Amino acid sequence: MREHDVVVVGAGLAGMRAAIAAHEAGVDVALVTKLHPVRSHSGAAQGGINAALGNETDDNTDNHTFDTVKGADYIGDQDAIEILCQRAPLEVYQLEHWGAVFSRQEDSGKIAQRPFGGAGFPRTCFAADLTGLVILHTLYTVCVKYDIPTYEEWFVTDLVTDDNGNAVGVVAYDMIHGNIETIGAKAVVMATGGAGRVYRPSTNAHASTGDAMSLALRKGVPLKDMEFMQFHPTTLAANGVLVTEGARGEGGYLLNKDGERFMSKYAPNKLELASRDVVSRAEATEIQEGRGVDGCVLLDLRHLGRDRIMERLPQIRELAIAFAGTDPIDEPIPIRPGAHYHMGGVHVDNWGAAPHMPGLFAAGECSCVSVHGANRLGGNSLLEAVVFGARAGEASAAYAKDAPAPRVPSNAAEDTQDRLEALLARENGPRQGEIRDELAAVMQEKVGVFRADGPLREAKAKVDELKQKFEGVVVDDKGKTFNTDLIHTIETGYLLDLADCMVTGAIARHESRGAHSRTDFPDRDDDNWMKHTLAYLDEGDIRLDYSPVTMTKYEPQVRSY
Ligand code: MEZ
Repeated sequence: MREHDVVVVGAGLAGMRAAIAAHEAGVDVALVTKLHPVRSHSGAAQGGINAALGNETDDNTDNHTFDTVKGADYIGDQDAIEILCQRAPLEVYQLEHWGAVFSRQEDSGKIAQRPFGGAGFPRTCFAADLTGLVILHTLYTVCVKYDIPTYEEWFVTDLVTDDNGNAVGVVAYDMIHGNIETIGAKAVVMATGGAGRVYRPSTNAHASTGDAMSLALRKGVPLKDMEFMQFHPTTLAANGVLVTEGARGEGGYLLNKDGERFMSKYAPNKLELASRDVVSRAEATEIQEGRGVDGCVLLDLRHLGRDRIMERLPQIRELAIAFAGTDPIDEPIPIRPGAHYHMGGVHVDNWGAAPHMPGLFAAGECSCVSVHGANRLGGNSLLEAVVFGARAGEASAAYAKDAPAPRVPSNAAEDTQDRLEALLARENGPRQGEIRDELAAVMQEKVGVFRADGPLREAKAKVDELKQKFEGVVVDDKGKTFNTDLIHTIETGYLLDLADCMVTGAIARHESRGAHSRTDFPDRDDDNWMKHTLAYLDEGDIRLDYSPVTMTKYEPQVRSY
């Protein structure tokens, strides 16, 4: 058995930032990742990372905090949001000092900052429209410099606990050699990203299957606020590929089929730069009421001119040409809302520690601290990943320094091996692909931008049926190495767990808040619903409980843009 003080699962921004922090705190930390680190989904984040540097204006941390609290529709924990916003400048400068090449202001040479949705000031630092990729590569170079051991293309199948219910490691499938291995650890940090692949289309990578959430849920750890799924207003119709909010930050307009800049009806002050839930609902309404163009609305960048587009949005231009057959220099891009970011995740505290399982930490999209509440602001995701990645790394290292050697059950790998062999031995049954297709279709249709009791209950019935079907799933590839059929099958099981949490939470929440918009309960209901949802797995079923929201100084207000 391999052993480390801290093992971090996932090597995107949150995972690598956690590993760096743990290494700097002086413990032996290792990364375990199902992908090569620089292929992590964090690399798909385009438009930027928020920090109140005040380079373009006299912005400050309080403004950032208020915008985030309001964007979250008042269900984010305000103490956590204060931490996020206060540490933001420090993390951005740290990334810059590690070598992240941010775009600069022409005159001063300072880091440039563009306007983003729901923000009162231009606060989003960026590297053209490749910000996630630039930061991902930067953190990877630091991990290489620190020589952090990395188990690449190891797919985690189990979270291991000892007799007292403490997290003491993971079991993983080493895809290259075809072995099932145990890695013991005094602390485990989960940072496997979101579950955007519950939907299709989605801006998320195929690997975004919410692994850590399901692994934790199956061990009795609750997931928080799972009903809140963000639909990004600008995604390509063909495949859900993201068109950055930075396009609107640079001045892009949204138009309906009549050429009307329709956001003036829905958000007269902020227009296209209202928060994402507001813009997505506006687009969905325009499309539903017959003012769309082939199921889309139009994102017009032509007035920005070739030079600006080539300097600030070069990737967007390439993606629009490749996947929409449209050059935004000459024509508007057809776009529509698409599943993008999951506000819910493993229930953790402000240090990323899971209160229900000593030794377990989580950071990034798989976690819910909660700083995003019911609706995340664009540019706060990369920020959350580095701020709370660093904090989870620091806290897990401190925990590991005091913890005894992990008491890993001797049969941990064997149990997994037996389970997988039984799965591989099955010859007849449904394939994971068809189950995934059906799941994504029902989630897209019935658990989307607008929700209501009837369709949500139909979605729940379908999820239950698919969970049943999954019991008999067959893996065609019986091979040991690089068995992606096996991996996708296990991931499909994760997606089903998470869809169940999302739908069950959504049925129960009788109000509209942020990204959870119920046509049958159109108003926010602070008297009854100013609370977090906690979802537990109880003998195969989801049981809900609730926990209070932490307020500091921001009283809930009517939210308008
Ligand atoms: O935070 C995000 O989701 C982001 C930066 C996305 C984008 O539109 O570029």
